[in-house]
Order: sequence, then structure tokens, then C-alpha cells
Amino acid sequence: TKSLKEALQEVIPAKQEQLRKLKTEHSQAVVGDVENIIGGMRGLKAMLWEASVLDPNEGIRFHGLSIPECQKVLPAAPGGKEMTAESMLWLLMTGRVPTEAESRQLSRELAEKGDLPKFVEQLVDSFPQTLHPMAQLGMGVAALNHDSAFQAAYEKGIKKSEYWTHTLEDALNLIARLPALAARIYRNVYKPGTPMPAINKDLDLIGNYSALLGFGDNHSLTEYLRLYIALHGDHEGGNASAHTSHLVGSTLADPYLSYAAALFALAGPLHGLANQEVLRWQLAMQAEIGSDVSHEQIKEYLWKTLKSGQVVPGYGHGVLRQADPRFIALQEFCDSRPELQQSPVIGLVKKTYEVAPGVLKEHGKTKNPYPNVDATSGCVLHHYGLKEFKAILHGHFRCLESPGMPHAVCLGSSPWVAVGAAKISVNGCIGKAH
Ligand code: NMX
Ligand code: MLT
Repeated sequence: TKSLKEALQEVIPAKQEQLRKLKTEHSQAVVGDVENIIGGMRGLKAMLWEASVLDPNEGIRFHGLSIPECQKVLPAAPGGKEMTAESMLWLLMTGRVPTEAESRQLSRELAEKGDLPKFVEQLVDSFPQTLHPMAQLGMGVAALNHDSAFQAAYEKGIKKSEYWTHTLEDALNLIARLPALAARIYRNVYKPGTPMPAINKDLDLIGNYSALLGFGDNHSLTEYLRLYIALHGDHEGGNASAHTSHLVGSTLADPYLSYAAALFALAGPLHGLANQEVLRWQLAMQAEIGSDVSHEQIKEYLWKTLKSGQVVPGYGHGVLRQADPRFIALQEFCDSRPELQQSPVIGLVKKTYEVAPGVLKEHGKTKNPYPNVDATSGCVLHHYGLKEFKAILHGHFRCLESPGMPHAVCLGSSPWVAVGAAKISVNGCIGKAH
């Protein structure tokens, strides 16, 4: 008798061949396009979205503003230069650039709502240290729905036209609580027993997040996080996590549950986990060939990755067909700071960018041989001392030691991505699913 696995082993090659034929011989058949169907709606105009538009060549615009324009007009935090997450949130939600006073007021409102309910603290503290931070974050967020204003109002009976007010209340409460929740998880997993400061009502969301993580005195990192998280505020609403939150939200599940679902989509290595994959990959490259490397050596390393059947992490995109302007903005941030220019890992990211597009073009598979935002974001965090990450090896979580680092602890990349990906917009416009 065959086991199910053995039976499948017999069937799978024929199925793979069938799929290959469908792709190559019938990809233009009109049902929409078979390509779109195989690609999970990719490329189909399938939703209404207006907060941002993702041009394949130019990249993202937020209500018409490019990244450099946003950097110019969106208010920064006191003492800082980078746009804040609150300013971006305001722009995304209203289509209008907030004044400094409006942005500060939103910061205060969020700081005042930022404490976690006791039972959520207890829930998170009860998780095993070995449970992946993203799984913890998703469960913590789902538990916050205990206080959902939308759910309470819905149970009492409200008009459809009033949904948005309760949804907004939940969304703001959720955003406000994310720093305390993500930082608590980070400390429980990687810095157990260290006391977390109270939320400072005079700080912006990310200023507080940085402090809660234990990096409050590192102004440069706090500024980096402000930029990084503002840039992740929206990406045309159709990526896997944003799409998931809209799908779940369309059932009138409250914003906490919708966002928890989004986090689980974000946790995959082809999406939010990709910046950790990049870091792991660049560190492995560094361990194998060193930091002071030639283009030729990087090229060989890239081919080795591709020939082993793996993707080059941080490269490619569902929509973009040029280097991601978010990648460029983060690289410019690095270029403006001499200490970041000295970082061996950031140096490798830069050199990899000089070589990888050529190799990927020659490889000939990906439609976009250029870097996405994840090609650099996690490596910059590594420079700042956020060196921890988890990887799944042989079915278990393992800490990966970074070469040359005495205490490489572990970090799920995505608490940052999660706060940044607070895609809570209630907007609409034509967008693509990607
Ligand atoms: N390295 C090697 N092969 C690649 C890469 C890459 N970086 N990107 C795409 N391909 C392959 C892809 O696997 C597919 O192969 P197959 O036909 O055997 O299935 C082929 O090229 C065509 O894929 P595309 O249509 O170019 O890309 P798709 O839209 O399917 O996927 C990504 C987009 C982003 C998932 C894909 O480019 C990828 O896996 N990149 C590496 C992971 C990554 O950087 N993810 C982060 C994305 C950004 N984010 O924040 O979410
Ligand atoms: C992201 O920002 O989440 C990724 O680049 C995927 C996307 O939005 O297209």
C-alpha cells in the first residue's frame, strides 16, 4: 500500500507539467487572463483605492506626492528632520498635508491611548520565548478586539453610514497600542527582565516606539524608524497584507481582527519577512566571502543562490519594474550619515545593488530585476544594534549568530514592518492586486 505522500509523489510531476502548459500555451486565453488567475489576481484592476498609486516605473505616490515631496512637506518630530508616521497617516486618511500643530495633536492623542490593557500584557507575557514574534504580535492584536468600539456599536445596532466613526476609533486605538505591544514582545523574547519606560505623552509614536524598545537615546535610529515606517504607510492597498485586511474587514470583522489577519499575511518570507531574509542572506554572504569583496565575487554568490533554486531576497516586485524609490530613500538616508557608510553590511547591500540587476536579467525569470524596499531596511536596523532574528531551520526556530557578533540575538523583522504597515485607510481608488 502506498502512503499519501508516495501517491502524491507520483501525481505531482504530471500536475506540474499541466500547469507549465497552461502557463505557456494558454496564458492569453480570455477569462480575464489565465496569467492573472494563476498569479492570484496580480495585474487585474480589481479594487478601488485612492490613498496611493504605485506606478511600475516611478514607484509610489501618496495622494499624488512622491517620496521626496512627502519628505519636504510632511511635518517632522520636534528636533527631527524626517516625516513622522502621524503626518503620513494624516495625509493618507485625509488627502491633505497636516499642519505641524495637527500632526503634534495626533501624536499626543496616540500617546494618550498607548497603554495596553492589563490582560493583553499578561497574555503576551505568557507566550513561550520561542514563539515567533509575529505570531505573538498577531495574537496580541486580535486580543485587543476585546475593547472594539465597532463591535460594541454593531451589537447595539448602528446605521451603515456610521460604521466609519467606530472603525476609526478602533484603528487609532490599535495604532496607538502597537508600539507598546511590539516592544513588549521584543523585550520578552530578546531582552527578558529589562524594564520598559512609560509612554512619554510629549513624544511622537515612533519616538515612543524607539524608547520602548530601549533605543530612545539613539536619535539617528529613531529618525530612521520614522522615515522607514512613514514610507511603509501604504503601497496602493493591494499587497498581500493590505488585501487580507480589506478582505477580512469586508465581513465587518472589526479592525483588530482584520489587522491581525493582515499581520499573518505579512509574516511570510516573500512579504514582510523579506527584510530579515535579506539580512540573513547578506550576513551569510559576508561570512562566506568577507566584506571587502569584488563585484565578481558577489556575482558568483548571486548565481550560487539562484542555482540552488532560491530567490534573491530583496529583489523583484509584483508591480514595480524599476528600483523601489523607498529603497532609494533609505539608501540616501544611509549616504547622509558617515557612520552608516562605514557599516560592512550596508556596504555589501550597496555593492550587491551594483551587480544583482545584471545577474537577475541574465537569469531571465523575474519581471523586475531591481531592489525593493526590503533589500536594505533590515540591514540598516542591524547596523543600529537590532541584530536579532529568528529563522526556521529543520522545523525549529533557531537563533542565527551573525558572523563577528558576540551576541547575535534574535528578532522577527516585522514588528517594525507591522507598525509601518498600519494600513488602516478607509479610502478608495483604482488599484491592482499584488
Ligand atoms: N530571485 C529569483 N527569482 C525571482 C525573484 C528573485 N528575486 N523574483 C521573482 N523571481 C521569479 C519568481 O519566483 C517566478 O518564478 P517561477 O516562474 O518559477 O514561479 C518568476 O521570477 C516570475 O516572478 P515575477 O512575476 O517577477 O514576481 P512575482 O510578482 O511572482 O513575485 C516577489 C514578486 C516580490 C514575491 C518576488 O519577486 C520575490 O520572491 N522576490 C524575493 C522576495 C522579496 O524580496 N520579497 C519582498 C517583496 C517586497 N515586500 O515588501 O513585500
Ligand atoms: C510592501 O510594501 O508591503 C511591499 O513592497 C509589497 C507591496 O506593497 O507591493
